[in-house]
Amino acid sequence: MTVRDATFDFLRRRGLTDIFSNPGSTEIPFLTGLPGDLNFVLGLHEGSVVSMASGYALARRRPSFALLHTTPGFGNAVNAIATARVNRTPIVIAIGQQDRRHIAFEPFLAGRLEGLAGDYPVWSSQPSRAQDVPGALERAYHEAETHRGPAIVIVPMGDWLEQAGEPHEVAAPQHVLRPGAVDDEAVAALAGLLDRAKSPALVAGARLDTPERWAALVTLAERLGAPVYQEAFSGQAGFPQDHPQWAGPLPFLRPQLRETLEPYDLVLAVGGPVFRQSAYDSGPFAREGTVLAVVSDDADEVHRSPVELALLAAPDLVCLEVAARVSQRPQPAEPLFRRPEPPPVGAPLKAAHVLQALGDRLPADAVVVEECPSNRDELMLRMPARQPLGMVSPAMGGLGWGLPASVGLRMGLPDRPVVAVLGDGSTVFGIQGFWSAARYGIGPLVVVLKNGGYRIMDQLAAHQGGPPAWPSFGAVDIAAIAEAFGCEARRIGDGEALDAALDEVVPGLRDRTSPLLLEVTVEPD
Ligand SMILES: Cc1ncc(C[n+]2csc(CCOP(=O)(O)OP(=O)(O)O)c2C)c(N)n1
Ligand SMILES: [Mg+2]
Repeated sequence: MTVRDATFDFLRRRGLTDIFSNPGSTEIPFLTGLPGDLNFVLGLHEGSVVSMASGYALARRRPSFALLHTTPGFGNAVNAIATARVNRTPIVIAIGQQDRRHIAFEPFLAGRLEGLAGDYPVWSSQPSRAQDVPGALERAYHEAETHRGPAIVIVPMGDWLEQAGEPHEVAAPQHVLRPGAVDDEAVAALAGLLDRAKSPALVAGARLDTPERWAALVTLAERLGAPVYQEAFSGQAGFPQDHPQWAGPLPFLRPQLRETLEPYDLVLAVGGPVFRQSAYDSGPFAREGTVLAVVSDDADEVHRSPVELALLAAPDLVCLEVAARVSQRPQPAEPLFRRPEPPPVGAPLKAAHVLQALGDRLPADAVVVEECPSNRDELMLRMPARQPLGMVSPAMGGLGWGLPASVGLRMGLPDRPVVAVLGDGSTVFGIQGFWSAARYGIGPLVVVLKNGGYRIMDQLAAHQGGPPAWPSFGAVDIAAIAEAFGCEARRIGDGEALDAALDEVVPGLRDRTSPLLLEVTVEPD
């Protein structure tokens, strides 16, 4: 048995038989004559490869597998790797390297790979011997799961055909159980804090985006009768946004944040940090006298939160235990969040029309991938997430993730409609995603808000008090590019055509086996 054979066994055992990749010569020994039960998925750029793998991991809630080509492939993937880290997406990434037998001579394609992605990977390793490669991959699987992020193994190309080691040489456990016990003292401390508060509020973080965690926060929220906000710039939703206690997303600037939190004497963030903001503003997150607390199983989030009490524990268990211990309070008399009124009918078509039209029509289990910077806030208000994975977005802000991630999400969730809502600029960063979707018969609906440029950047420049240095690019014909990659595309320029297209397409989203682009020309906001 070779190292390659042992790796195939590892991939099968861990359910990693879909290999997201863009290959180079350092991957040839591994990939040539790939067994038929392993499914190779080609992305035409490594940003797309890792973003597809991210979507697939999020969809299946377990690690996915990507294979990248030494420095060129790894380098191209760094943005997507960083995004996977910030979105806490588990991916095992194998990276090809030149053959160790002559690497001292720095041959063609020898990569200076260590550190190329900084400390974004949650773990990385270059095994000391070829025989340690399968064990390193197995460990990377556990590291990716435990630390929720990309774990990297560098594999010199000659290693694949070496003889494998004995099973007892694999330095990784067969099973890792992660029991989530919460102790009584911790629960009592938090329950006491909540019971003493006159007007508590909850903040749902992205780490809550699983069915169990949504349900646990609902239980606690209903016990407390408290409003639930979503953390600002959240990559995923942590609470049903059609629940009567849903209070809306938190502002991403401190003055507005302080204003929003003004009525509360205790704010408990669950499954997210205190607090995620955008541009810097001075002053504290909340007014004097408001106690801040956090519960998360993400140590980084917990350790940087300026709170009175932090619980580093499984947030769903904490919520359930605390809910059982605090006093029942009355529910709010009416829903706390009012969806904005539909925008006025008629020309010109604006992004708000498109988001409202989508929000009105999409079924509750739709997976919405957001990557439309100047319309992100509007999307959150008009397209509420009603089920886990109802909203996903690149939490670090790195563009080019949305289109390929929607392909991976739809691959992993063949029963749920997947809709990517993308800015025109964002689409171009990951444009090759159209090819993979078409080639592999994956059917996300991709709605591009074509406002002709980097609108958010234009707005920021205007706020700074000057003209932008960059041009607009309204002439870029994204529909034509998508068609050239084999994806069906339609151009839409008015509200009637938009409604007609959505009425036709939305009911069939669940069964789509090919991607569809709707390129909607909108007036810039
Ligand atoms: C890979 C990458 N490069 C550059 C940026 C900086 N950036 C942030 S928003 C933006 C423009 C986005 O344009 P578009 O997708 O058309 O959205 P709009 O602002 O028009 O809504 C850019 C270039 C980024 N976030 N990611
Ligand atoms: Mg734009």
